[in-house]
Amino acid sequence: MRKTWWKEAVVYQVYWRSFFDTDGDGIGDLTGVIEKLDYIKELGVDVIWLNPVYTSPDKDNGYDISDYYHVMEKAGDMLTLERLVKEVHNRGMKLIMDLVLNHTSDQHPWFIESRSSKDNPKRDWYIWKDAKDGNQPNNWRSYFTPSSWEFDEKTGQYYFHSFAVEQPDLNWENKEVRNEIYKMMRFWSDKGIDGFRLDVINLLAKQKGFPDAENPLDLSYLGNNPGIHQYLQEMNREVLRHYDIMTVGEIPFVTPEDGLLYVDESRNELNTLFHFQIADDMPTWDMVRFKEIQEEWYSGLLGKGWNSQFLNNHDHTRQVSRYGNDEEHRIQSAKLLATLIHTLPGTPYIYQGEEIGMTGVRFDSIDDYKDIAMKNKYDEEVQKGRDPKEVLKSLQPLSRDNSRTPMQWDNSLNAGFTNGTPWIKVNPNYKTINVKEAIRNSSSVFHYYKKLIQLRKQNPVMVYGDYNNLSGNHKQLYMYTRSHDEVTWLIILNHSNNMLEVQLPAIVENPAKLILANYEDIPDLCLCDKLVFRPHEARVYEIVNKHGEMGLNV
Ligand code: ISL
Repeated sequence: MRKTWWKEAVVYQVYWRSFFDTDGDGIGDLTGVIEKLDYIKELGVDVIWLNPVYTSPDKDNGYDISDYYHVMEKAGDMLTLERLVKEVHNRGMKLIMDLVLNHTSDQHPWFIESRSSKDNPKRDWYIWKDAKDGNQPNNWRSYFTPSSWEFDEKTGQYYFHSFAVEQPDLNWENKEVRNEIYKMMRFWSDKGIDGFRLDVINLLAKQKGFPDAENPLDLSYLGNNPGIHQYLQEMNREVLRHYDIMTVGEIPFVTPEDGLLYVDESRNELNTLFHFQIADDMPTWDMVRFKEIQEEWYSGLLGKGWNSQFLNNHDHTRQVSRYGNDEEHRIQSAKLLATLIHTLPGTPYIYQGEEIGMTGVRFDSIDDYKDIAMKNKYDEEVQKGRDPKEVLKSLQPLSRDNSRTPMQWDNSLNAGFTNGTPWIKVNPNYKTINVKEAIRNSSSVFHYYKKLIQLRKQNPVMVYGDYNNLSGNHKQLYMYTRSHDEVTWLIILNHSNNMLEVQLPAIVENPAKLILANYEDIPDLCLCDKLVFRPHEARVYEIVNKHGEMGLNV
């Protein structure tokens, strides 16, 4: 496979509004990101993914853009953004911007024009339909509301929105829309940014004729529709291929087979993708399913396209709470999950705070939650007559706000995030879980991440190595090898709260050198064929061949 910087990179996601506030308004800002760049650099990452910073009424935390060419006041201004790009580059890192092309805000001038009259030249820039038999045009839901159609009194038609009512979908069939978008993407690329994370990019093309869905609750009708690949190939020709940039598409509802169509290097669309098979199939940890997903994506993309590895982001509950153990074994568990993500094939992503083992949160009142997805769902369920307390309880575990609480810098007021009132409450555990403490303690999750990231830089096997699962369908043990150019690494993970006896595979007939472990007292060489692993124990070995040299072909 072609070697590229974005395959070798580790990406760190900055959800700026919850990162660091420098002006006391309780909301993180771009100056705050600049001030903390040395911290990010210290971790060793290569690329920063910045969540949307464009002008926006902020109904969906910046994913409702009303001006693609300016920076949201809460975040700062264009000069500060330019300074950020420069400071990132000065430190030898790169910056990718989050870009939302499927929809805009209903406050975008394009939409304001579009809704002003049926014969406005921009009418066709969005998707407008007449009522069907006095009802909405079809039975589709949106991600955030019971219907994907909103009736507009003034012109007597419905417009289409895959997300909130305030996020109307653009009509990608319209060539003028596409040209405007490409122009805007060139504007950003010319500024010297290093790539795009493209929000729900597989939703751009809509199903012809908008037929009723058999099961409106399964939103997959929103994505992967005919025409999508023509749009992306056009985008590639018009913009992407002219810059040395990284593109990662957010692509829900795909199996490896259709996922490959977006990232197959011979098709010239995108570099890599976030698929959601793990997030969608696994509300909680399921080792057997996880291995299946890894296997299928590994063999599905092999030699053709590149995967991304992540277990959480700003939409998904923090991984140590959702998939690990955020109580007694929090530290070991956070380290084990990190080992997993950084040693599986694909580019690894770290979501801010993950590197200190930050956890999810439970607020007692719906008023403390800020996320539009959760709040809309809460209202919808309560209106059906369900008990509000129970609805709250059912929504808490996967609420997007679990990962949106402020970054925990130290144990001072508001975790050192702001001098003002934080826009969302700080997780009360900041007194013990915070950056200052993590840096001070050499066995912290933070220092473990540093080691993992450094290892990736020194060992191509972590990036380009072949993958081979050696633990079948075992429910607690995940053991696999990565092999590249005569070097073989063996990764052994006990993802459970119990002790586990591990039978080593036949390939370990020689001593193996310990590369990394999340417990401290592990001998360098392992000559035995059986090991006992403690709860959430993770080890990485390099296998030594018969001649006593490192590396062995499996
Ligand atoms: O559940 C998911 C996938 O099945 C989601 O993560 C999904 O991809 C998501 O809801 C789409 O998210 C993105 O677009 C939204 C925005 O609210 C999210 O924050 C963003 O990540 C609308 O722009």
